[in-house]
Amino acid sequence: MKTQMATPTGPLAGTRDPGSDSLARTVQRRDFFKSLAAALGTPIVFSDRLPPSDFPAALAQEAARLVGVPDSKRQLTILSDRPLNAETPAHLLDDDITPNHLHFVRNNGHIPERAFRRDHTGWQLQIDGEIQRPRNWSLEALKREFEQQEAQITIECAGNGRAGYHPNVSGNQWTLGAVGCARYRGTRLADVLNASGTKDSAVYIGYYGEDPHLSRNPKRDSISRGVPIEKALDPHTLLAWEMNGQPLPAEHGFPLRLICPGWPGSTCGKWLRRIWVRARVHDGTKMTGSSYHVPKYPVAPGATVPNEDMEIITLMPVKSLITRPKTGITTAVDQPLKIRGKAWSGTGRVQRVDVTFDFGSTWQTTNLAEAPNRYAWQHWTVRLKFPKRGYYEVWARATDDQGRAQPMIVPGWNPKGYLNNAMHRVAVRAS
Ligand SMILES: Nc1nc2c(c(=O)[nH]1)N[C@H]1C(S)=C(S)[C@@H](COP(=O)(O)O)O[C@H]1N2
Ligand SMILES: [Mo]
Repeated sequence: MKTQMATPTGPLAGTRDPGSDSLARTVQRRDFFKSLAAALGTPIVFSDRLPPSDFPAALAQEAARLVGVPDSKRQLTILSDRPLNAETPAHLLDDDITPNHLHFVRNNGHIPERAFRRDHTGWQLQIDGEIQRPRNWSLEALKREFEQQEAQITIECAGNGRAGYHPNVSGNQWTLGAVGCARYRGTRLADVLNASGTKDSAVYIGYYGEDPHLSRNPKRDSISRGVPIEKALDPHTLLAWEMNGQPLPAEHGFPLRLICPGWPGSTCGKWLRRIWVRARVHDGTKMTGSSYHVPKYPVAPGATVPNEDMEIITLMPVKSLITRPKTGITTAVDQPLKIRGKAWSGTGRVQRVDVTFDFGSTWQTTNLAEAPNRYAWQHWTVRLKFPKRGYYEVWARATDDQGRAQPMIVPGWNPKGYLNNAMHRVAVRAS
């Protein structure tokens, strides 16, 4: 028997630990899925027939082992396998640069065949719409004709923390780990757009990816979002072909993706095939209705909000994670314990991070490292000494360069459960 310590209250207090199940139960489940898979035919067929929404997370994890989850992503918590959605436990986000195998994955459709084959023969990026010189670009042309850029960029899904909202909202129940910070190499979207001659009528861009819709209906897009032309022309906005020195992995958008730093992860189109420069706000799949929209004014939990009272999310809020210690550890009283983590903001810069172990009565300032470049998350450390034995909660609060700090509790409820930047909390027992 493993003794389990109480974790802080609130649904976001700890990270789920899929490894805490007893071996016996795991084996039982595996046998169960094997026989079920055998009864239905191939494991692939099996996965296709059970809607992911009917899948408890633990079972999804098990099923994922039998079907298409890439080996590289097995340390992540699988929320669904088709489409693949997986988040990273907080203690595995301790690296300054998130390695590819630890970066969360958020897919709306299927991963395109080409990405698995890692073959960009015949692939081209089409740029059209409100531009003077519509043209298709091969990967070689992009690499050859434009100045190359490299930067560490934090990408966070706007739905990260959704599991914390009450009443519950539908969608992937992300807890803490739909965020990562990798090093990307590519070229400025602005350079490519300027080479295409952007017209005065251009107000927005919309991206299209090669990822087939879940229904496999070629007429439907999995997702097609975008950003205002000003953000597209911002020098930090990239077309990236490399992630941590490797060609983009299959799950992360091979051969080319958009990176719109500080904006919802959903603006960072993967498996790009087209960028459409528009004379109006882009109206592709998941651009309209309540998708990636929040109410224009604060609403009561559970409220119904008419679409005309919703607005598109722009900048992501300030946020932080405690990556050491893992929640639930025991430490010696009077021995300084090293606490560390990461902090980031949609503004691209964090000013300070403070921690408390007495529910916010007193705060201690942490050592916050400079970012290697704007929009990279920042590492912070602090040593805490717990004055007497007992149960503590360590909370971390980041403040960005505009003076905005993280709320202590889950912020304004919204119908789709976006932008939860409540402080992360871990439990520590001092004995
Ligand atoms: N073509 C395409 N681009 C996409 C998506 C997708 O499903 N298809 N998901 C978006 C969402 S919602 C997020 S949060 C990020 C996730 O990027 P990652 O999987 O590399 O972490 O990709 C975005 N780009
Ligand atoms: Mo997302």
